[in-house]
Amino acid sequence: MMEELLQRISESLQKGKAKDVKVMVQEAIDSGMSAQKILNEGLLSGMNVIGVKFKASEIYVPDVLIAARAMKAGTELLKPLLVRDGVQAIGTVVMGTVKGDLHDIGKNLVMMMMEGKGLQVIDLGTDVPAEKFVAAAIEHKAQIVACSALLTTTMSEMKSVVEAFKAEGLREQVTIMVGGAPITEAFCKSIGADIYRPDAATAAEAAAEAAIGKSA
Ligand code: B1M
Repeated sequence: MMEELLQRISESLQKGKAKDVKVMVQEAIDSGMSAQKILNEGLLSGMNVIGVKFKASEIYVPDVLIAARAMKAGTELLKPLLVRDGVQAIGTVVMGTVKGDLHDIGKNLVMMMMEGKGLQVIDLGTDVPAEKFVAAAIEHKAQIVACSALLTTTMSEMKSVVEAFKAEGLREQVTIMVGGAPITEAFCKSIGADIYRPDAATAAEAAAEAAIGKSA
């Protein structure tokens, strides 16, 4: 029964039916299902199918965009459940998707999970140039700079972020985290960034640990 509801959430997301997704996600929440399960087995499982079909050219950018809108409608309902209320910030993160890259679903999930770990997260949005990461880190006295990239053509921008902090003499003050589908541990090391994590949950854990480490 519950598995069927998750399946229907996944299918409606794939069809881009934002309203239906919203109603069913609320239904799943009301039934007592965990937000994590609804996210992973409903919304993200639907988005994975979209990714496979997009790659195979079975669907096109507009289809992906309406699926992304449906995904957003669902995650908005889950956000308060994934984020603990009233936790005093244990540190500050500035996060953005790097220059040239407009993908923000993964970034938004990572941010949500980080907030859930008690971090204050400043959202720089998408298509963020290296200098903007530096300016925001200074303005918000961030301990952590988190960069997301989904394209093999934009991942090199992460190196520009590392270099921009070096150029300002601020490299030692911040922990630079990188992630996104094409990113690997080896890539992280090769550009001189500090931490790579493959998903939102482990990224949030690592950020919380790093923030505590930096403020100690
Ligand atoms: Co794009 N796209 N897209 N797309 N898109 C991909 C990434 C692609 C793999 C599709 C494919 O071919 N299979 C492919 C990239 C190929 C490559 O470079 N190797 C691709 C392409 C080619 C493009 C365009 C170039 C297409 C075109 O126009 N011809 C174009 C580029 C636009 C641009 O950015 N300049 C484009 C456009 C778009 C849309 C706008 C239509 C839309 C984005 C909507 C939006 O984000 N608001 C879109 C989408 C939705 C996708 C797919 C289908 C789904 C991405 C997604 O949201 N996944 C994607 C295929 C796929 O990944 N299966 C694809 C769900 C999300 C939760 O996962 O973002 O990986 P992800 O985040 C994960 C982890 O990676 C990690 O945690 C998250 C949750 O666990 N993570 C971090 C992310 N950031 C992290 C940071 C961290 C740690 C972990 O620390 C700081």
